[in-house]
Amino acid sequence: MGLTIAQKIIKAHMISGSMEVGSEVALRIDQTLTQDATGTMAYLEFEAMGIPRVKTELSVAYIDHNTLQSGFENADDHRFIQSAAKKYGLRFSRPGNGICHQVHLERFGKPGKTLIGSDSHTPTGGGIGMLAMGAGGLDVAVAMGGGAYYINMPKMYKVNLTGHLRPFVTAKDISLEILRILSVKGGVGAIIEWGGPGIKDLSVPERATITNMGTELGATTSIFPSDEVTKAFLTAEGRPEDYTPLESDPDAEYDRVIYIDLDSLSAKIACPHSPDNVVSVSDIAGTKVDQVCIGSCTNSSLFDMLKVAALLKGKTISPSVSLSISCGSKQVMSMLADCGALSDIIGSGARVLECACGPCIGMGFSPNSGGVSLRTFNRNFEGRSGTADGKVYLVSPETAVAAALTGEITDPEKLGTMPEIKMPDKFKINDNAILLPATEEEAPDVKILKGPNIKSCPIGEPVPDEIEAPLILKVGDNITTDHIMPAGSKILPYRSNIPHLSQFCFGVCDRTFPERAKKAGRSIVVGGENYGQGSSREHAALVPLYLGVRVVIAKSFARIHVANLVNAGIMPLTFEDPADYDKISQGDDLVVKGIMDGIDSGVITLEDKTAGVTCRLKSSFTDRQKDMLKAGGLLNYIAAQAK
Ligand code: MIC
Ligand code: SF4
Repeated sequence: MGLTIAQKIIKAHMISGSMEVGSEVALRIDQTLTQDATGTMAYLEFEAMGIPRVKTELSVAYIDHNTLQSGFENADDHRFIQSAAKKYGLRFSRPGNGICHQVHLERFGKPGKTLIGSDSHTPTGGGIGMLAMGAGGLDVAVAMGGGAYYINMPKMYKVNLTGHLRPFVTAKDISLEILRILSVKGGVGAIIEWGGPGIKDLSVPERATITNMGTELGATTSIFPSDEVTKAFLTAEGRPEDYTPLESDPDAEYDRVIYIDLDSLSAKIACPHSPDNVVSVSDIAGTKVDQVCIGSCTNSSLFDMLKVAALLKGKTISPSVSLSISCGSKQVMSMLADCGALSDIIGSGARVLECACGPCIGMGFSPNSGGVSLRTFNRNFEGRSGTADGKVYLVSPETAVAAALTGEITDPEKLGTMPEIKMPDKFKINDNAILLPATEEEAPDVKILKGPNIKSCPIGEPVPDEIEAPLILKVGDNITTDHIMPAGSKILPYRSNIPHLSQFCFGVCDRTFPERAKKAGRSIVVGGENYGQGSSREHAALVPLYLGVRVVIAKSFARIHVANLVNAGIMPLTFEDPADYDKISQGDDLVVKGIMDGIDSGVITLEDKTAGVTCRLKSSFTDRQKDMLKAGGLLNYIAAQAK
């Protein structure tokens, strides 16, 4: 049987395990990336592992999430990461150089390589034919130290594109269409390969828009072939030598094949508060809009920005709309400036922000109360914009411009004729904001600089045979990591200070949670389907650990979050019969019994003393995860192995 693209890369990087779906595979990791919001913790963990220098082919530390420096904490974090990168052998991408995924695509991505990043949108690299996956900070730290990254061998899905996109319909609309078809859970346990004749017209950054948003499907990752389009992009980036062709075998087999006809696709929009709540733009045309934001790692390439500039040229935005533009990288912004397109954007009345995540992670530009915000981003989870009752819609850059000009949701085709965009053959290359590390000889003299806000990370405890604790919080389906550990400008400065961060835990669901959890000492959380979807932030595990959560029971879990829970030493268990979820209530006294045997046999008993109910829970851990839980999390496990 032939192999898919992902199977080929996995085979070439497999250290141990088997390629049978569901079984654990250990992968050699060629490249890693971190960003600042998860990076501080990752470097503290790397430091705790005591390894003097990274062992990957390339590791890059980016600063892009929090660049506001509204107090010393943020600047201290930047300084800490810069010093750690210098000492441990990483490149350091300075604040202002751009969003990790966009910069990585431009300057470092290589077809056929493996990449893990402490950010859930790392699959953006799939646009250039990498096997690129999001992971918790600790998993990235282990990979930096030369350790393997473990995944359960995913199923293979293929999306076949035929036909051609019509003017004003874009790669973003393809992403929204697949979300409409599959939902935010539809990609769980799968790698999505994109192919068919329709991909020939999609440039690498457009492909990257699609693989970026594959994260919202819950997929392990998404990937495109490496072909002439990839070669042209790498050549334009001045690195043709990084090109290798990569395609699936003609007889490769897929668990599911989905067809999308581009000729009949129309502009799409994801309505509040989920990326899969997708309708056609024309269905809700006329809705008044208060704010439009263009940028984020999904839609901030030069191509996107040139289209935006061309559509805004000579026009003025609606007086009722506030428009922000954030370019994905310094390369994009400076090329926009050189060709005059930036001036067209500014001339329209747009507010130009730094090349960073910005509004996407609630770092400023929150909408007005109850405001409608159209964003070219990838997530519209409740409260993420920083305005609790804000209504965020996800759209393409074209649909964003149409709303900015008219003040209401408007089908972009109404803008008339799409101006022709000519992409340059060569991008402008200036890597002066990417700092090189110290040499191996110099490294021992480099000091790691830590400010007073940088606290050590909590360490788990070995799981006992029985845990009796209250059900401290019961939540519903699709609880995101933004619910568990929100971000935003008030909270992000404390990503390296777990005790402080803990006051905001589950704030979106229940403000009393941190106090109650602390008081209980140890506790259990219960969730519905797809618990922990969204971000890779391991803080969504470390903070509950700090607050005493020992077990999370859910109907099902999202991939990165479940790994983060085990890494932290918290036991993720699922209901054998999902109907048992309804039999237990918040506040009940629960006993999780027979854990030691149950970890091995796969069945653990749950007794609800208050309700007088007993039910069965499923534990599905690999041998490595069982040992991790018995040791009290990954750091303890590594320390025990080193003895
Ligand atoms: C996000 O988009 O939610 C983030 C912020 O990039 C996160 C990482 C984080 O929480 O720091 C992600 O997607 O992993
Ligand atoms: Fe940054 Fe938003 Fe992309 Fe996350 S999704 S990496 S916050 S731009």
